[in-house]
Amino acid sequence: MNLLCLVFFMSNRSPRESVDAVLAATKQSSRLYGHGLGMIASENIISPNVKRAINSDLHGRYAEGLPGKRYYQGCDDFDTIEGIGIDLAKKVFQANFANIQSTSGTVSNIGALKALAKPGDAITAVSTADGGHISHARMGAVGLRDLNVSTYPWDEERMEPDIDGSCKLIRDVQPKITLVGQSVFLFPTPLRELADAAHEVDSTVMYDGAHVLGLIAGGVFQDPLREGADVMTGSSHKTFPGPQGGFLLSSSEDETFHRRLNNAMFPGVCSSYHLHHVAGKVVALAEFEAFGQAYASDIVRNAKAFASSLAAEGFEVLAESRGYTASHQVLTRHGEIDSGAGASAAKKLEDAGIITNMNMLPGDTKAMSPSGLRLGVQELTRVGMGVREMNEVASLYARVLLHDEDPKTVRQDVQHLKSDFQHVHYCFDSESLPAYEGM
Ligand code: DSN
Repeated sequence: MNLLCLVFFMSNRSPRESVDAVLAATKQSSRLYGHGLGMIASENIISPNVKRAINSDLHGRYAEGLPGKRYYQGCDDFDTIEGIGIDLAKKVFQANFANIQSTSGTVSNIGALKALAKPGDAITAVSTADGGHISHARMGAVGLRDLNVSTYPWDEERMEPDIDGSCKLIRDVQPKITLVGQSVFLFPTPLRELADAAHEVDSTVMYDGAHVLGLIAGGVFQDPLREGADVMTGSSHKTFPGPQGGFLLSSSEDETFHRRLNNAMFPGVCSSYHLHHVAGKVVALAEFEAFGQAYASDIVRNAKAFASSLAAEGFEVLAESRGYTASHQVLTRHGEIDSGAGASAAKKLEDAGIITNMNMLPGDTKAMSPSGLRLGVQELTRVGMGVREMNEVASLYARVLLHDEDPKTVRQDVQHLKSDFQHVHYCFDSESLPAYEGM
């Protein structure tokens, strides 16, 4: 459809029709994931009680400031919610400081960069080609804060920053912020070594745990706040299974530093901070306290099983020498570097009802035609799938991508498999709402 047709088509819809179209597309999207396999590593589903909190009157309210110190009246009940949330976040992440206002992982990063550096300062980070997040780059939040970024040398075999080269870089550049963590995150960062180098040159260590926050809180990945990170940021909706939003956490006991971090969130980067999502986040924290350890260890067990099954089917799975993964993610290569094989694999899988994303892998230089896929098992784990289902999913991948079976035929088996996994696990009142339906 060309642009002119698109504009005509769009303007031709009445307001009523637009409402109906949105509601129908919302339902259709729930159906896509309800019948299919959601395997995008940055996504998850929310529990019935998180849904209830999100669907509350709080969605339209304001509460600028902190509990007990507000700019608006009417906040007493929300003060209770945010107060419980701050306490729970400190407990779940074993942090001395927690701010739960951030509306996303990127917003947490913008806030941290604001608190920790001035325009023109230096920062070190993982490059986006090696799996760093866009907010760690000049094109994203780092550029918005006008920081000069130098990227770590990358160890492709171990899929982590090269330790000696990165420590040398930190000592040479003496960055204001030593930023670590990625969006392609298979193994724990060698944090103690990098943090030692950073602290020698008075650099603040910032760990972006967006992808692995649930694994960290569940005690199955690494423990950044005790391995040298001064500040940890992250999303509340990936392996930490809450609503969309973010966290800003710190190991520091310094109250002046806490004030700086709080001020960076408000008035720094948020005015309204989506109170309904904060309420949902607090419910998710409480549920994580009860069920999170089991969830986190089941995710990692499933990711390892899925990776091994894919390799046994004949796929090229990265990081074989390290057991493929220690997180929720698995990386597969589907053709030559920069060939776009990852893009076509993702499309075929979508036709079979398996939702993934193409991803650059070591050697790839083109974000839109990479050779690989990044796969996450956190959502399948959350609906109760285990090792047996991981083997089954790997064989569905093989039918589509290795044996050229018609994706539409495979889709029927995807739907059949998924029909037994329709409720969120690792939460209270699991059966009270189906996972993929509205409220
Ligand atoms: N772009 C997201 C991811 O998929 O990793 C993080 O913001």
